[in-house]
Amino acid sequence: MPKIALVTGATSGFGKAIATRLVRDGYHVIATGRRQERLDTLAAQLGKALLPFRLDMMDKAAIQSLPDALPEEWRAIDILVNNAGLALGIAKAQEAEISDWEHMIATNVTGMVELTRTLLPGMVARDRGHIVSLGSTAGIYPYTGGNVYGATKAFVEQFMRNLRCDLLGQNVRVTNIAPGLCGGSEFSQVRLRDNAKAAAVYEGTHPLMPDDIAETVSWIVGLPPHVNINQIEMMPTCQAAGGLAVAKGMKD
Ligand code: NDP
Ligand code: 8X3
Repeated sequence: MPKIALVTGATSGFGKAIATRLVRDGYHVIATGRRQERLDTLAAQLGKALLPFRLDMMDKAAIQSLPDALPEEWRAIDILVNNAGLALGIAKAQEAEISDWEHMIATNVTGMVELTRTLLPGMVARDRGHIVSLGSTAGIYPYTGGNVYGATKAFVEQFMRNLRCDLLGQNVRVTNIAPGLCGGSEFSQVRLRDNAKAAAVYEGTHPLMPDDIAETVSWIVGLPPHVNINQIEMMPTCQAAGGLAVAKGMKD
């Protein structure tokens, strides 16, 4: 029987590439997101190995009822890819919109936690499973305007590390992937709400691309079952962490 993977945020960017790659690797994939027409297009491209399933990560009731809402033969999920997420805004904390912060926390933290909690008991009962989450270098290295987005990704990293402790002795694996600059997705358009500014983020760079993330996921989940990759931090060669900053000439 092919293994079953559920990929959140499969309508765009990383999630679409991961869902596509896992189908090509021989998995059966439940592809979720809010934009139903994109899920349907993906299903038309990939055939019966992909099940499109509309799921809003801010809808707690829909997340909790997901296992019962799936067709019977799709319920024993082996791999959960917690990919759906977003950054909203790049303003300094003292100027940022609180509604943007609430939206990021609701999606990147609360929705991710609730879906993980919903699917984890089945994995534990079957003594088989893998949770792969998309953190970010923003959860490791601070930068101006990263404030709550980076904090949500630090949450993802620590939640994955803590899950490893709770799952010690079980054949349920847990991995955090923390990518840096990555193009080919809608991330910056969503964050900056301006297509020209979003394009400028990648000008003159050779960023990671969604297929690089999909390749990484494919490798992580395809390793022998006793091998757990705890964390992967990945950046393009055009990027490095910036180091500490000093403000000179400040008033006492
Ligand atoms: P995209 O904007 O291209 O994709 C985001 C996906 O998340 C979409 O499929 C979107 O689907 C889904 N999503 C957002 N909100 C919700 C919601 N409320 N319910 C369900 N689905 C939702 O971005 P990326 O592919 O670049 O990002 C994927 C993940 O990787 C995110 O968690 C992001 O934080 C992380 N990441 C991105 C990096 C980058 O530089 N691009 C680097 C490091 C991490 P829909 O709108 O249809 O619901
Ligand atoms: C996305 C990477 O540096 O834009 O998580 O925050 S960054």
